Amino acid sequence: MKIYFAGSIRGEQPDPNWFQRLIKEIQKHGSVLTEHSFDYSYEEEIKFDDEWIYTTDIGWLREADALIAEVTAPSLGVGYEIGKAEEWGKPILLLHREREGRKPSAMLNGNKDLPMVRFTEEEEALDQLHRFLKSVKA
Ligand code: 6IA
Repeated sequence: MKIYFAGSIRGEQPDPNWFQRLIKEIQKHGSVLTEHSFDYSYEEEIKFDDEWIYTTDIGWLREADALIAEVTAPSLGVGYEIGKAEEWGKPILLLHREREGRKPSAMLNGNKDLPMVRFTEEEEALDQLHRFLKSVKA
């Protein structure tokens, strides 16, 4: 199974440790097409052209069996990827960490076709993530 993991890069400050943990958990079910997009050790050495990033990512999203998007940190790129994946009928799971005084976008939270896990404990999110991936595989 091929899974597209999406999370903020140039959007609001991402949570690298959490993203790495999520990628490791998702890999128990298949390959994470975007694994290297979140390999922060690259950033200094390799400068990818934006056109290359867009074309490659859209291709990966097209071939993905599912999209898992971490939407705690708002990101235009992640929002765009969610919209495309929905248009293409991909199974989607959104993960949102509850934060004092912050709400997820109504354009995601208000769409009942987009299941969103709103978690406080990472274990809750991981439990839902494994359930989701098992259901996609079934
Ligand atoms: O607007 P944002 O930059 O926050 O959008 C983040 C989303 O766009 C992610 O879910 C990625 O799928 C995609 N994306 C944005 N920038 C990159 C990128 N830059 N590489 C791959 N996908 C990207 C180079 C990163 C570097 C560490 C190798």
